[in-house]
Amino acid sequence: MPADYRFKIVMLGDGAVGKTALTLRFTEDHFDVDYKRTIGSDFAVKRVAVPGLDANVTLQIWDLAGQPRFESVRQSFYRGARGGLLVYDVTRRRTFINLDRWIDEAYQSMGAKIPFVIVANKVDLTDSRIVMTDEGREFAEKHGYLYVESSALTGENVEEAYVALCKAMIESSKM
Ligand code: G3D
Ligand code: MG
Repeated sequence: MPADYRFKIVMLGDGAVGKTALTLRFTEDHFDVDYKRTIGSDFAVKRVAVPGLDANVTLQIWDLAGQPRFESVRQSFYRGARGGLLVYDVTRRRTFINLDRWIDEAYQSMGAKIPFVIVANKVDLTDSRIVMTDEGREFAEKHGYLYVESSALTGENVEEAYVALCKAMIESSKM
């Protein structure tokens, strides 16, 4: 019998990097369908079979519409989170530089380290890409996180990003 897990995860990263688009692509397999209204600051739920680990994971994916304005919102957003996707936009360097802030904020809010997957999103925009693979991968390795390059537009590596996080969370729950 496969093991059953239930994890809350958080989508982190600057505005417009694609957090909501990735979540929608993963949970409903489409892009750009009134998603700002449908997801907003709520959470989405998705069941995932994790290949190789004989496990089923129910993911509760929390996504915020922009920066939480109030401390109480921020606290409930992070409370109980077991992992996160840390997303940047490969066409905007600032969103890559700000990853450190998101890591700090998550740590401040939770007082503990949780697994993250670094997600370099919008790789379909090859002509306007500024942050290249080596830099992203080096950053992830420095922090001990996994690294995935994705496009919510084409669907490339979107499921892989969430599944990689599931594996990391299962591993860390066994320690
Ligand atoms: P956020 O939730 O992180 O704030 P969104 O970001 O998911 O709202 O995405 C911000 C904008 O980037 C949206 O465009 C969205 O369509 C676009 N986007 C998200 N992911 C990708 C991707 O992988 N490739 C490309 N080309 N665009 C992407 P709009 O025009 O609605 O602002
Ligand atoms: Mg959003």
